Order: sequence, then C-alpha cells, then structure tokens
Amino acid sequence: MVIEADTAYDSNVQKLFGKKKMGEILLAFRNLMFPSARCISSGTTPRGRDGEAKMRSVVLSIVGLSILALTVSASAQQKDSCTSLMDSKMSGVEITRAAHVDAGSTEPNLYGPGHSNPLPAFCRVEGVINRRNGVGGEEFGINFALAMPDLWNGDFLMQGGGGGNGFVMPPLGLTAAGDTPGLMRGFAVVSTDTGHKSHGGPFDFGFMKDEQAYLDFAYAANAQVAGLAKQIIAQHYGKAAAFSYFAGCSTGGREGMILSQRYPSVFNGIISGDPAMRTGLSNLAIGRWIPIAFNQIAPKDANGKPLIEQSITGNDRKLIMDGLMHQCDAKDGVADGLISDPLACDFDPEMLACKGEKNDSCLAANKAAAIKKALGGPRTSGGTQVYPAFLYDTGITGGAPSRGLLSPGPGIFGPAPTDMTMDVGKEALAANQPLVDSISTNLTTFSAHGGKLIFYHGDSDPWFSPLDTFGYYKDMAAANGGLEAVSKWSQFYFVPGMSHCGGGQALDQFDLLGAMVNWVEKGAGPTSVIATGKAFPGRSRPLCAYPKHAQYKGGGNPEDANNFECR
Ligand SMILES: [Ca+2]
Repeated sequence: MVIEADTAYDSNVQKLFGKKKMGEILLAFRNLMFPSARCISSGTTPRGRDGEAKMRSVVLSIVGLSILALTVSASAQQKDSCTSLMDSKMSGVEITRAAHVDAGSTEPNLYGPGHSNPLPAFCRVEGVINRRNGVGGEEFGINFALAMPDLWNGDFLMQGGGGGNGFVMPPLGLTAAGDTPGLMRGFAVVSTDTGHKSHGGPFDFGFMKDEQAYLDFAYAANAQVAGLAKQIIAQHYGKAAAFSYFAGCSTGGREGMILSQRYPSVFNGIISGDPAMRTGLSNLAIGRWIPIAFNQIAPKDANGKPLIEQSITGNDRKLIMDGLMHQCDAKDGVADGLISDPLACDFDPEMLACKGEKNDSCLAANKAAAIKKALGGPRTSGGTQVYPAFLYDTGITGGAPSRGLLSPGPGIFGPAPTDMTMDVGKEALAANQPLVDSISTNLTTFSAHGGKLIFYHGDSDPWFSPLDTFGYYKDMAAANGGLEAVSKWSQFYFVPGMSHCGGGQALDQFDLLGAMVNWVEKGAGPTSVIATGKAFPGRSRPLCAYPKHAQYKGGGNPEDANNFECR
C-alpha cells in the first residue's frame, strides 16, 4: 500500500516537475518560496522576555560604550561554549561544525543572487543524525544547522522546508516574520534537509526510493531535529528554551501540520502557510484536471494535439479579470485591487458568456464553461468532489513564474499534459499518500497542553487551493468542539492576492510570528496583524482571522490600515 502510494507520488511529481530547465525552476522556486528574502533586516534587539538578554539589550542601548567590555566578556563565554559543542556526545549524532560567528556576517541566498543583511553574533552548529548508506549505496542522513544568537530571547524556532527539501537552508526564520527574521529577534533557529541531499534543485524527489529517507521527509525528521536542537540549546545556554515554535510555508506548512498532528508535544506554537497538504490530490487538480479542461477547448495542431496555451487568450483573461473585479473588488468597501472577502466573491465566468455571436466583449460559451469546470475542482464521473475549488482572485490570470490558473502552458510544473480525458476517481485513489498527507484532525493533545496553531494561505496560490487548507481548518474545528472553541487556540488567515507563499498583487509581509509569541506567552490571541507589501507601496491593511475580513470603514485614507476593521 505504502509502496503504491509512494510510486504514484513519485510519478506524479516526475510528470509535473521532471523536465523543466533547472535554472528556471530555481529562479521560480526562489521567487515563490523566499519572497521575503529581500527584506531581511538586522539590528533589532531581542524581544527580551528572558531576563538576562533583556537586561543586556536595555543596558546596551542606554549606556553604550562602557558596557562593551561586558558584551565582549559575554561574547567570549558564548564562543567557548559554542566551540565546546564539538565535543558533544549524543547517540547517532555527529556534530560537524560548532563555531562562533561574529556580528556582521551574511548568509548566501541559495536560490539566486545576493545574500542576507548582516546577522547578529551567533553560534552556528551543524551536524547529521543517523548518517547511513541507503538504496544504491547513497549516503543519507538528517543534516541540520542551528543558529544560537549571543543575545538570546530564550526561545527556540524551527523553520520549515520547501519543495522536496534536500538542502540545509540558512537558519534565519524568515517565514511569516514580517521584515524581522527570527534570528534577528533572538530566537535560536534550526533548519534541516529532512534526511536527504537534493541532486537536482528544489524538486528532486529521487530520494523517495529509499524507505527511511521517504519516512524522514514524510514526517519523521523534523521532530528528531527539534529534539536534538533543544538539547544543544540547553547545553549551550545552560538552560532550556522556554518556548518552542515552528513556522513554515508550502512543504514547511505541511511539516507544521504534521508536527501538530503526530508530535503534539514538541511545539508550543506552529505557523503553517500554504501547506503542501495533499500533494497527490493538488497535483491531480493543477496538473491534470485543470489542463485537461482547457485542452478540451484548445485549438489543435496538425497532429491533433491540443495547443493549451491558446485555449485562453489575453483578451479572455482581461474580460475575466475586469468582470471579477467589477463583481467582487468593492465588496470589502473599496475598489482597491484586493478582494479582501474571498468567501463573499460570487463571480461566475458564465456571467460573461456570449448570449449571441462571439465578440471581444464576451467569453465564448464553451470557454466560460471550461473555466468554471476547471476552477471548480476535480470531480468524479459520479459528481464526488475529490479536491476543492480554487478561489477567483486577482492572481488567476498572472504569468510566470507563479503562473496563474488561467494562464495554462508549460511552466514550473513541466509540460502540460496533452490528454483530453481522465478518470478522476481512479487517479484520486492513487493520489492518496497516507504518510505524507497532513489531514488528521485529532489535535486533543496539542490543544490540551496549550499549543497554538495558525494557518495562512494565499488566495491566489496556483499550487494548493486555499480552500483545501480552509476545509481542513473547518473539519478540524468541527472535530474539536466547533469553531468558537477552536478559535481559542487555532486561527486561519486568508491572504488576498498572495501567490504561493508570497508574491502576487498582495500585501505579503506580515508578522504572524510576533503575534504567535504573544499568544503563547501572554495569552493574547491576535485578531489581526498588519500586512504590507511591495505590490502596493505605502499601503497597509489588517490581515484578519477567519471568519472576519478587512472591511473599509467608509472614511479616511484607504491606504491606511487604521481605516479598516475586521468585520
Ligand atoms: Ca477591495
């Protein structure tokens, strides 16, 4: 059973990702996964709940030079403590590096030019858990990197992965951290490759042929690394981390869900963004159902193959976007290019269908029907929905790299299929991946110890439907006492316009990490956080927890979040 699911997943992934030029994949992946990398800031003092760190930061800011000696002394202690970690003896663990890094260093951006802004002083520990030889003699092992800042805020943050993992990303804690990554806030931050090395970019799933590597990626590695990181943190600082957090998007979002569902005691707070929650089924939707619907209306080449890129024209996309904005933009009180109440958007492409002869001001009836079918999500021949619809949002007509759903063609998912039909029921059965899918709703242990769980999802994510994550949230709420009870420890945020984990016509910079810390440590659950983004310079909006959305109050500058309320 497991092997079948495994093979199906592997082949789905190969179909979707297998033949794309690596440079384009890397660039697209960087844009999709690390949109906030450009915004890394430095120099922020730690939050300071930890007494020692707080005192140190306050004193430093007030007294200045005369205290430098104290800092140097503290730093010397940190350096000694750091290098001594090389001698740690932990079963199954090899520490391969333990070195103090002075303030001002940078981390390279693995997926493009540039690097982070200067980092604070920290102890960097690298190592590998369970180094072994697996299928084909290949060396496997769970590699990790842990950054422990000299000015520690007393807490631990694990950052999630992306794509097929296989890289140890710089442990900075960028996800949902606004413009101040976790390391700059004083968190000890860990990252991991979850048990294998990529041999071909962010979507190399070849490791899945090795059973243990598959299990490590599917669910097992993160909790092991978290446990080890906690040990090292306690050893280095002389006391345990007070609170533990996880934040990740895409595969990292899935990892967060897995941790809440299968390792409920490891983290106090988990932030899960655009989770790759059921990739077999989402791949079925975006890699099969949607393109096949468009193939059915596409012109054919001389060999009878559909020319999918011509199935929807630029004029069609303009008609749809104009119609969508006309129908839904102002529902939140202001026509501002953001559909802030996505669940209230009642756009239907068939509204635009030509009544008589086709002309430039209407959609051909067969196209309107195909678009409605495509975005309505895959259904079996009996009408059973196997994956949810996608939202009508501002990103659906977008171009590469985060190609919108109404811009079909080759892209990050590889060549589009040329099939004209599919058996949804049969393909959906093969698309379930019990070990990978993060769909269990029993969170009684997680919630009972005070765990907090925040979801966010870009309304224009072209890979995973926000309605799938939202559907999970509703199912999970129903299974745990209802939405009102669950909202005391779990929230869901729609992010208008946002593509996969960032980008799009969106305000994609928001500090859910800070909100989570307040919730866990002070008991104050957020009702909203402020969102900004380079797509709309000078604009801010509240990002509101479901069931509320940002609504313009009706007066005042509509660029200012203060003139909106969560309603
Ligand atoms: Ca609006």
